[in-house]
Amino acid sequence: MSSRTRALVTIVATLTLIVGAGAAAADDPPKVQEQFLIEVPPGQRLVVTPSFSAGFENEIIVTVHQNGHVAARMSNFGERGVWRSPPNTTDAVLVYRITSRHRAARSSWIANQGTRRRVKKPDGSFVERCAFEDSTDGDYDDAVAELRFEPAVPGSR
Ligand SMILES: [Ca+2]
Repeated sequence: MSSRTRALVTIVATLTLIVGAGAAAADDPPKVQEQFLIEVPPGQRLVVTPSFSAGFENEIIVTVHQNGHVAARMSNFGERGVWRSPPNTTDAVLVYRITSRHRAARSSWIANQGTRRRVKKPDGSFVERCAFEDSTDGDYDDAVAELRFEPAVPGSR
């Protein structure tokens, strides 16, 4: 092998390595889990905007992680309004747990699997979503909790 051929082989091998690494990262499936812990820093509040695209009854449930208190339930069969947490007026991070579940024909509830994603919107801004799947098609739009944080105005609720 000439030195020129050897150099070429090295370049091709390096390029393959780079392309291979990129493809592996892109093909990594999103991490799927049943619950998401959302940290609300002092001076902030959490705003959850639900959306649904489902035939099954779907719920999004927001729980205070520290004590298990259910703070909000949103459903495609019921309450679908935007939920704002109380302002975090403490010095500590408050943690909310977001889960989702579905049921057909008022039978047993089944936990949804979801992913937490950062999504680019048409206006170029980014938004974070907990996106849940109630079946097997993997579109993760059956129940979606869009997350935002707002500065807490002192004394407001
Ligand atoms: Ca689906």
